[in-house]
Amino acid sequence: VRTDRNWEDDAKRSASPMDRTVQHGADVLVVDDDPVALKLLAKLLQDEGHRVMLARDGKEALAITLKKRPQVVISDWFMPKLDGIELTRTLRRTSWGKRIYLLLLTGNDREDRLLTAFDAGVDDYVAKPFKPKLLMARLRAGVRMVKLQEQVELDQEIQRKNSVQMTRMNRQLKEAANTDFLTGLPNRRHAMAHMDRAWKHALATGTTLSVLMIDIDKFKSVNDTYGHDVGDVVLKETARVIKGAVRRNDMAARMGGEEFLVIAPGADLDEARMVGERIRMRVESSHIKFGDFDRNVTISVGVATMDPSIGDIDHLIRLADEAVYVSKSSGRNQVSA
Ligand code: GH3
Ligand code: MG
Ligand code: MG
Ligand code: MG
Repeated sequence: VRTDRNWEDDAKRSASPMDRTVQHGADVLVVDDDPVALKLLAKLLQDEGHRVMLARDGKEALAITLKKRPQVVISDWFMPKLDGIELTRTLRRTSWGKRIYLLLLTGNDREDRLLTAFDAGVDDYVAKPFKPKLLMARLRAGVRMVKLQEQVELDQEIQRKNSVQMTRMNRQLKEAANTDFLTGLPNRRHAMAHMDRAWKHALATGTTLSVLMIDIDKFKSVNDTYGHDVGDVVLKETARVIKGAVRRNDMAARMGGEEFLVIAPGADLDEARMVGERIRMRVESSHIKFGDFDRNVTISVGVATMDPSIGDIDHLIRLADEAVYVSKSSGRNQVSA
């Protein structure tokens, strides 16, 4: 597609595409072995506002077309090396040449000759010696077609780019909506959607599923003593440690505040307890240093595992919450089920 800086401005200024086409001119290649004819045509075209390229035979015309990509070719029929018909046939086999508006000048308007020309792929012809006004009028009709086609392609290209951009934006929005801003972990919303899938999968396959609720101990005092910014750093660091301590198939999410949830598909109660114990130890042994804060934190963990007496996801999570409470009330920094 030819890119024209002024295209859009012109489009706004002019009332219709037809006006734009007429005002605008085109890139036109003229091919004729007669230098006098060539000169005359060049002058006519320039006066109409077209940008003109010249070639003296079909071979030269072919080379110029593939390099400079004119929108219109006006070609003589009889020329040395490659005549107008052969030029047309050759051009129509190239990708750019297929698009060109091809106008043939011919001294011979016998019907069978003209049919040959149209079969070869010309769009229109003008008899030689041509009448300048008629030639220019037919050229305008050709240029109009070319520009309408270009406008369609331009619109398609814009639409394609817009839809690519929309897809990218949708993906980014979805990801942002599923991610906790502070820690980068999946957020509650994402965790619950994941939980739903994991729950159904466990039911369908007859496998089990465990959840681990995690709550940082005495976190309020971190905020109160060191400030909210330090609290945030402790949250981020703890999130990182938790994520690093779970298995590949487990999901660690931030449920809000200083609470995290680990979803462990396939884990029975013993395995889930082990995962909880591993996370608890890793957090306890992670020394966090930021500003005045220079120590570890601990977590209380509650584990719950799917069984036939547990009716739904909320029930399972409630049991894990209650187990956290047990850990808290029996001294914190421990795992309960
Ligand atoms: P417990 O051991 O019983 O869990 O005590 P706790 O202090 O951790 O419990 P509590 O629920 O009273 O305190 C949680 C605190 O977490 C309160 C709130 O200010 C803080 N908090 C929640 N979200 C954020 C956050 O995004 N950033 C920071 N810095 N603090 C947060
Ligand atoms: Mg000739
Ligand atoms: Mg809490
Ligand atoms: Mg807490």
